Amino acid sequence: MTLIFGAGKIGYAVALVLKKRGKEVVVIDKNMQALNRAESIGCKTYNFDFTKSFNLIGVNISKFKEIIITTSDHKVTIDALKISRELNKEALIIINAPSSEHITVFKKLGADFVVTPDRSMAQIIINQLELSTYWRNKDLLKKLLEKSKSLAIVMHDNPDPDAMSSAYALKTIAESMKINADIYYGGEIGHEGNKMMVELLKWDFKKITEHKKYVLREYDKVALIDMPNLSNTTIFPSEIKPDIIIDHHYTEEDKIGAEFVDIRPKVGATATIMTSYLRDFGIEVNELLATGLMYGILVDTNNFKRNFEKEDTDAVYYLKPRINKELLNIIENPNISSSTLDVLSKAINNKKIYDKYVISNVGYIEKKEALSQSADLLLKLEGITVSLVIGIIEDHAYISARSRDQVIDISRVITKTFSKMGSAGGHMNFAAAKISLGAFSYTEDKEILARIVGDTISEYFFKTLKLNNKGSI
Ligand SMILES: [Mn+2]
Repeated sequence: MTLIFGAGKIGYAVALVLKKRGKEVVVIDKNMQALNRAESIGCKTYNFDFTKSFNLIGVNISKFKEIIITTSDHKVTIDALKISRELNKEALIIINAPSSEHITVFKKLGADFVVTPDRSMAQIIINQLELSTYWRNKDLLKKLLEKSKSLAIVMHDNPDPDAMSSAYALKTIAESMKINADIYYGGEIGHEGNKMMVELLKWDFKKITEHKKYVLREYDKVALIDMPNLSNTTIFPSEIKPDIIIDHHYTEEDKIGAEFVDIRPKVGATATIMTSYLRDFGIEVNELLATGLMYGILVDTNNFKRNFEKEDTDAVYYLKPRINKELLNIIENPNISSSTLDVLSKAINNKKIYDKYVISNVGYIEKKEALSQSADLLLKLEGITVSLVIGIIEDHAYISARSRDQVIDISRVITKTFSKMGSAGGHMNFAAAKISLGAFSYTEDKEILARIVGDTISEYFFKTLKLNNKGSI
């Protein structure tokens, strides 16, 4: 039950909304005409002149859960607040004040919230501003796409679910405008879950190597999606200027030269931004795309345990009725093949822990994806912030590393250590390297070779970590 002091414009407006929501509302005022209006919408009313007496016997203030004070006289508001708090310690008390100057006084006297026109208006204007910016963005993107016949969308190397679903969303928008759109990536789609996602959602991505990157020149427009840094891709020719950039990471300045830039650094996932575009473009999001975008948001926000904004929850709310729950469940919990399981168990058995680092050498393996899964698994160990797993396929050693350490950029450590011996790269939290075993070919015995390789790699890795601790890399 709600008690409202004052049946003027605001008191009446609040009462009307509460009545529409089926609430019981009691209104107090000295003005009979105002009270009659409140009564006509079903409120119970009391006629009191607060300026003369505060005799509220009969109203039974202690029984109300919410008390809203909308009187226009400052002194009356203070008296109403004092008596309400005195007679009811539990109620939520909200005050409508003409300006912000008395907020502190009201709060000291026990008000829970003070609403003022200046602050409320400012909030409404800010909301409108944000909304209008998004609409403007949508129009700009539309205009830019309308001018083109073909669009290349480039994801970062080893694309993750956020990049893949966002790229597919942009492709869907482009295709709705009869534009031919293709999605490109370098590296591998590694994780079982990510591979499962691409297969189940029937997504068609074009994998190219650095040598083939000039196909991108053949397109009218090129878009970079979910790409914080050009060093995250090996397939983007440096002389091409991107036309479209959509991302949720802080992005380096020289990329901003694009014709269309929408970067929202506070948002948890690019998939959130793309969901808002699909909605604003009025494009029906099919089950497969909705499921992919939902998975992208869940992964990038770590199931809403990492940073996220209202926009992210809005996107989830929008996607929720459109997703296929069974598909999402399969993608989130992919089956593990028995060969992967073997590698995972080797990674656990062979693990060596040094302080907060864990290293494991799994020896000869069939598929290198099992390495990244092993590194993920070992990172879950209590007290561990960096994991590194080493495996051999034919005549190459593969390294997969993970970090959740605030001060260790694992990509820098791995690149610094192994780029001279082979190829290496990654992000802040994960990295990989590939090294030819040519230098070790003097060893014939495979088991010994695997051990020597593992020991050498660990040794180099720790050397760099020491440099990192001293702040010299
Ligand atoms: Mn992302």
